[in-house]
Amino acid sequence: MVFGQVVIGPPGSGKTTYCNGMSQFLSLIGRKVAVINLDPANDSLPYECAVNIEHLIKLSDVMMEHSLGPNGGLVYCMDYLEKNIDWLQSKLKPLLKDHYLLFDLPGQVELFFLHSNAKNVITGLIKKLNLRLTAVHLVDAHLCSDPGKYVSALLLSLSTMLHLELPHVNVLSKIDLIESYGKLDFNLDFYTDVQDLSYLQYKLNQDPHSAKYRKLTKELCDVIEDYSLVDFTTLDIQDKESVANLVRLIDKSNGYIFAGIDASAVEFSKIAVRDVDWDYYRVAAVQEKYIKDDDNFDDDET
Ligand SMILES: Nc1nc2c(ncn2[C@@H]2O[C@H](COP(=O)(O)OP(=O)(O)O)[C@@H](O)[C@H]2O)c(=O)[nH]1
Ligand SMILES: [Mg+2]
Repeated sequence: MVFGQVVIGPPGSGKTTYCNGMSQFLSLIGRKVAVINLDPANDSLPYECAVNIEHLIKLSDVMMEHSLGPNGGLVYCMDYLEKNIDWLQSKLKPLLKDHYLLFDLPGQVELFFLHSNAKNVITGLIKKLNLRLTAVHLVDAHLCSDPGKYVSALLLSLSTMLHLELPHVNVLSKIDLIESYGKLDFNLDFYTDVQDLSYLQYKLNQDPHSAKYRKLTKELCDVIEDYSLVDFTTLDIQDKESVANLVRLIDKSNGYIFAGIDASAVEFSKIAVRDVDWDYYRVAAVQEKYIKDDDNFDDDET
């Protein structure tokens, strides 16, 4: 069985940096990783990619040939990829034996809650190649510094979850920068747990610009709370503990922790309820290696 992650999120949320950092981390804990770049707008890649959409279609060619802007061009590229899914499948087949897959996707958010092309590509791969993929949705943590932007991040996360229908982990990325945007209105837990949005509504209603949208804000917050699906974990890609915590969550969500276990249903449920400790000791063992490699890691991430 092949496991992996589909890395999505708005432009600049840190997807490419994440794929680079995550592939380094997973390699250090002993997994063989392949990064697949499906974002035609990625200019220079910090990682070595096993498959690159550039070899199928180039965004610049599409924009010129069809007189499209970057957004229309990306939608075209994803449509083209969907039509040529055989190309991607044949490129992935040699990796299926022993690789963990990281897919770096475009940042145009409408591709993941509106259009069906990217979803069809992902679900097509899952079905045909028997993959176990988790959607890792990165949202820049600076959106927490503004209640209105935070509500839109919640709505984006919810609609992406509902559209993609994959195991899903929402991540507040670049958490190391959160303090540089000034003091938050609430503790960080408030933003990660998404438990009671009435405080947020109160805050928004105090702002004269948003006060006139009081009813709309309430309705939007009600939708988010009624579904009760969205929460966030945090990530600083340069902090190994932060990456390790996220890997534990993802491994639980796509079933990696059960891989290779041949046990009774009772054993499975025991594994499911306890904390994930699959390679805790291995992580501890690589700490030393990490410290040695730290310079390289930091250089690659900046
Ligand atoms: N401080 C900090 N910067 C980050 C982090 N992740 C990404 N970045 C920076 O955010 C910018 C955009 O990242 P990129 O990976 O290109 O985003 P993408 O458009 O989603 O692929 C780059 O300058 C990265 O160095 C992080 O965890 N912390
Ligand atoms: Mg990118």
